[in-house]
Amino acid sequence: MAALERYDLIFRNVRLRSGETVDLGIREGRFAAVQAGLAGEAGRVIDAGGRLASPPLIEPHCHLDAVLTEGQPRSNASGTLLEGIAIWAERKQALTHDDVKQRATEGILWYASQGALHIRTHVDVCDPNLTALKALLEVREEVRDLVDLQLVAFPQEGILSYPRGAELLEEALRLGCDVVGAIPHYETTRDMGVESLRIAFDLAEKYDRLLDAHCDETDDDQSRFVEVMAAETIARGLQGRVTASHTTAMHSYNNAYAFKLFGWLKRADLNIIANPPDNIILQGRFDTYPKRRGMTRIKELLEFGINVAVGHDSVMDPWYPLGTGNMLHAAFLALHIGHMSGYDEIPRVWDLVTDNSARVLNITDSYGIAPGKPADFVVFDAPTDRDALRMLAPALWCVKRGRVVFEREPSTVRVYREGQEPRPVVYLR
Ligand code: 17E
Ligand code: FE2
Repeated sequence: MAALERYDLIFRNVRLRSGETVDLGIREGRFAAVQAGLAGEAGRVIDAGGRLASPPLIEPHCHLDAVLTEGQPRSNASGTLLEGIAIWAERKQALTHDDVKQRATEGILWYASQGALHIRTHVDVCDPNLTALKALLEVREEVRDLVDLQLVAFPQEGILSYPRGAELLEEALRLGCDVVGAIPHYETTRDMGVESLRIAFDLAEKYDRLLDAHCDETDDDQSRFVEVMAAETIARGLQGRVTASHTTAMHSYNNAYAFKLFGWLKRADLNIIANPPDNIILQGRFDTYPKRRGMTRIKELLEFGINVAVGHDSVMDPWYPLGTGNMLHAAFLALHIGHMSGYDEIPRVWDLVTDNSARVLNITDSYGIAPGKPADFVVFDAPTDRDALRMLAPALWCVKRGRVVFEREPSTVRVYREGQEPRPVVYLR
């Protein structure tokens, strides 16, 4: 009889998103076999019991320099974006290298332990010392065993409205940021907003980087910078490499304009990132009743064929006081706020925190459960993506490049009924 094929690690009985139940054979950090009834042996064999194995969750938009600073030096009383920026500007004065490294690393552990093994973080570069950036450049290397981290050079207080903003942005790229950021709606004037985008696009071309701008994060229906991003993307042939984050003003655009805009977003192959946790709290703050949700048009953009992803944005910072870095929370909110509760829409919500984000991060070649790809995946305590979203199911095993990096004991609730044997309560039908 032929010797059994040897693997480093085997996961048996995982259910893929397609519904197929298979075994995963992993060797040298990659999927070597993805098939039912795999004949093989390994140093460690884990039986997943028919649970969902998904490509890792992705956090495509967060702010790890500000993570875990809620209440420092004070909480956000108005709940607005602008008060958040003002509080952060104060907290920024007190940043130290170790402070940023410690909080960012803790935040990454929170995200990764709940299944997010790829993270894109914005880093505020409106700081003459670039303290946060220098810290996060080190963190990016130190956490490589757990997550792939992308850094966006993010000019929180403006490229043109902050002293030497453009120079600091360029210096951040020279130091090794992966992505160019911008914040046109925060610049002093409309013209400065347009010009700031041109500067960001010039830098993206000069340094051959992706671009991801905070764009139109306001309830002002006159904030129309995403059309400028589409035009610049097309003019420079950067289709697929550019992302507009937040775009909450799109919620308030009239439908005639929104429809015209969609055509240009599609031609530009622009990615859109919605951030439900922050924006459901930050937006609508100047309304009485009815209050706008201020969420970009996730469902309609998807139906139009535009790539949309979902980010968490903040975990306990001046903009959002809650959160644990669980990307399923963000997806769950997107489902509700975006009216994506239809039977076939729920798996599309899973895409928002997996495949669609992989397109944003430009990592589709190395992302997914298939022979030859890096063995990155997460087994959730649920049989399907639909159930995992419904139950906000915990991640039982997170695997990065073929290594189990987090393992969780599922908790059990027992019910004690009169005259009956105790039994566990299971949230499955
Ligand atoms: N900065 C910003 O401009 N917008 C946000 N939502 C956060 C930081 C969290
Ligand atoms: Fe953001």
